[in-house]
Amino acid sequence: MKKTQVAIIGAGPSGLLLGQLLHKAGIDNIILERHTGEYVLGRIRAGILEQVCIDLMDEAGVGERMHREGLVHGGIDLLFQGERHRIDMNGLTGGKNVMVYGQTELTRDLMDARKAEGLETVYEALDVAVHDFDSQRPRVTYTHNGQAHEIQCDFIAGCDGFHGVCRASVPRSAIQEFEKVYPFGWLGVLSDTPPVHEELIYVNSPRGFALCSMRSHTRSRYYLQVPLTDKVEEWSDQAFWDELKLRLDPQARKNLVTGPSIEKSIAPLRSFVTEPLRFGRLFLAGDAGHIVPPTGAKGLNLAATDVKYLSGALIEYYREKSEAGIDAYSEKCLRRIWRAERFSWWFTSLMHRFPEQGEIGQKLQEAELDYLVHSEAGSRTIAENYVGLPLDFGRD
Ligand code: FAS
Ligand code: PHB
Repeated sequence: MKKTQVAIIGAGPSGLLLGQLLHKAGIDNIILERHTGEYVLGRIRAGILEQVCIDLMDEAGVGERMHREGLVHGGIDLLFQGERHRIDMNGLTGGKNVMVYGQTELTRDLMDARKAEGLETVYEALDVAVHDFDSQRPRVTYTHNGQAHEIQCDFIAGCDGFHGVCRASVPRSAIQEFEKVYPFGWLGVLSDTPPVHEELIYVNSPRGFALCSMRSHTRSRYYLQVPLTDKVEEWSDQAFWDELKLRLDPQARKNLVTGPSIEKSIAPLRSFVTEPLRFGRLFLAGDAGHIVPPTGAKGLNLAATDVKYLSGALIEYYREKSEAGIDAYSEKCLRRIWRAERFSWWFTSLMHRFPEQGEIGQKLQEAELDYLVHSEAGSRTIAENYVGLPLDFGRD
């Protein structure tokens, strides 16, 4: 029987960041991950970090490569009716920016730091199950290399993503789930080609949404809205580039450098929130508790805020024997989660083509975009939500 203070389920960004912050505070933790580290790194996900996430990486002592290689962006372009309009986020938010730094790299930095400090992460941990989290002595069981194991702990952190075991282990009577599934997906391509523009371009086109993003000056990330019925194997690289060009403005179409895809996948889009996020001594953090459509680049950043609040609460518990932080965890996270859910839903509704919207739907979206880009107040609402609302926003 192993013992630890905090058992963390999941070695994605949430679990790894939590593990690092708890370790720095002298709190013992073990991470259980069902896949291999290579598999986790192979999933191409988020690309934009808010300041909260950047600060947390620094606090965890793993921000050096992020600052060296990350790209600081002060604006985004909105493209509609064949014209691009820049949203000056830096100017509209009193100097705030976002950073382009792939989730894969952030995860790699956290994995390397955990390994260098000799902290325990059990990869390929199978049949993970959480027990007695409504008692003072929760337990976690799992199998590894065919051997059964049990961990006795004080707390369990469910950082195991949307399809994880932790949320699924909570009695249905104790949990409320809110969900909206969107009638389309994002076909994403990663390519070792220079980005089409120095900042991101979000496209509202009658043919559907597109996004031109990047990972570095030599690696680009592009997305196309596609029907949910599409299969990734139906999309050749050539078909992808041809369709992307049809959704771009003439300048971007001319500048676009195409090349072989090094990753290509289709992700579904949903809005999803679990209430509450705490069940006795089990806490949900990150995608285990909520999902946003990636339009607002909020998924990874919301996970970071959950981890900031959870690590703070657990440190307070062990240092000051106070339960105030863990009692307030769920409500504190949900206030920020719902604000990010709203922005992500609103921006997704504005930029994508919905089956039932008809021609007038496209015209109304273009009229709203025209207003937003020509109104300082309108542009500021995009800017302040995209860079991330202040943590104390709306605190009466
Ligand atoms: P994760 O899902 O990243 O990690 C959970 C971990 O738990 C995984 O490694 C999983 O293997 C493990 N796990 C699950 N069940 C387990 C079990 N029973 N036992 C042990 N381990 C278990 N966000 C953006 O901001 N921009 C994007 O473009 C974007 N694109 C995305 C594309 C896809 C396909 C997906 C699924 C998400 C995307 N996201 C995006 C959101 C994404 O970045 C998440 O917000 C981020 O991965 C959240 O990190 P975690 O909470 O750690 O969850
Ligand atoms: C990405 O680069 O993967 C990315 C950027 C912005 C988004 C979504 C994804 O809104």
